[in-house]
Amino acid sequence: MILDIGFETMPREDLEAIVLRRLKATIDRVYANIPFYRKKFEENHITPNDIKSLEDLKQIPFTAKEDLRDNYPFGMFAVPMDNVVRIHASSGTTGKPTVVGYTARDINTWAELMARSLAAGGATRGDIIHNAYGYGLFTGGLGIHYGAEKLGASVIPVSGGNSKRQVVIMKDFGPTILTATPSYTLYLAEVAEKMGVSFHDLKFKFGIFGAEPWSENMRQEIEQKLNITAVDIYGLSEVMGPGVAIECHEAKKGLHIFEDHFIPEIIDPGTGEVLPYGETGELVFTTITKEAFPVIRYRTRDITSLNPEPCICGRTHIRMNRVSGRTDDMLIIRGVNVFPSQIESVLMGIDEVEPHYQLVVDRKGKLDTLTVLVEVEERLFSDEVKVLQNLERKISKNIKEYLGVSAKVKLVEPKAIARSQGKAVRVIDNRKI
Ligand code: DLL
Repeated sequence: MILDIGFETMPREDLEAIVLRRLKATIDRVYANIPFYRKKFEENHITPNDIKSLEDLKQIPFTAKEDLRDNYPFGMFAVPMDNVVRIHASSGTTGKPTVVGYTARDINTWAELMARSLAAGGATRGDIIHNAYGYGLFTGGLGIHYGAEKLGASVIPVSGGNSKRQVVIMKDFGPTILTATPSYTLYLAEVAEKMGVSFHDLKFKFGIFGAEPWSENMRQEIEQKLNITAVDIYGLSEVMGPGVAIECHEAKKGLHIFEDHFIPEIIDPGTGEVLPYGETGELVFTTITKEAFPVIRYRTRDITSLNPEPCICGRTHIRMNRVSGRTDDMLIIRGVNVFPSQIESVLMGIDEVEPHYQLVVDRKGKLDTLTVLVEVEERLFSDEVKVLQNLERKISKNIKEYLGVSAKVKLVEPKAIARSQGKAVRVIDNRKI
């Protein structure tokens, strides 16, 4: 269902006129209220009046995660704290977290975009949403929650963890939509199975999964296991939280970016050059309606491409393809660039393999080694050792063929790899220690 027909199906020309107007207002606001941006503009001899067209945005330098850290915690807020009603933070793996703020209007905008997102993913007012994204500083739980209420659906704020209780709630309350990270979803499926509960007997119709990279093969695995339609939702706290972009359940082919609020660009992460539609690079966002925490040309480090082709759902907003990884997730193993999602694609193409894996990178002398730990069906462990060895060899060969990198594959029993209640830990890089 398209919740906001006016904006979501607006002819591109009309949309662009609104975007330009909103961009100019945002530029004026950041220049007047955030010393970091004023300084950047002055250093580059730009004034807000120089931004006359959408093309002119390219004159403005990028904003990086380090810039947010340098201004920790509230230095990038464009409004006095009196007007900030909510604070979230993303933990990050290194250094200080990035802190973001919202005015009452920002919270309302976010709820509207999340309501649009849930509707695009198949939800209606009549649905019960089992929201297993974590509640707290992470934007997942509360972001989905306010959107669900705005849509008029019933939301179960179950958060992450206490998985057995989650399964009981699923059985007793009959939720029809599941929202969670894909990895936690698979863990919930395991817990349910152990408790003798089949997802095929539950009432779920749609699942809205994101917050971490996942492959097309993983989608199929989840859809089959849970007997649902699964869509991909994307967002990041620096830009808003979940609901920056979402797939429509009609096409399930790329995520519509809510362009009446965010301007996307794809750049070459090395040179910063803006790339044409279809080319893969780093995603950059400019927010055009946020009050408390606007960002201009923010480098997400997420790798994807943009697809301007019309969609069967009728939305005119551009689509981004599935995020294949992050510039800082990319492993360089003996000179070969490897993304965890590429390995995931190879693994999920093999029948005996379970959707739980971890990559371990070590350095032996000067040589980097990659070990792929992957769970396989329990029954294989009762077969002859040769069966396991042959499977390890087959996976290793497929990885080599597909990615050009040699990896040692180690098959492990179900549940051997630690489960996460939020974002999965896919890589252990012992080289950094
Ligand atoms: O993960 C917001 C979110 C919550 C999105 C719930 C979707 C659902 P952060 O914690 O700030 O915000 O992490 C943002 O997570 O830059 C991506 O690297 C990654 N990410 C988010 N969604 C996807 C996705 C939330 N669908 C970072 N596919 C982003 C791949 C994703 N990666």
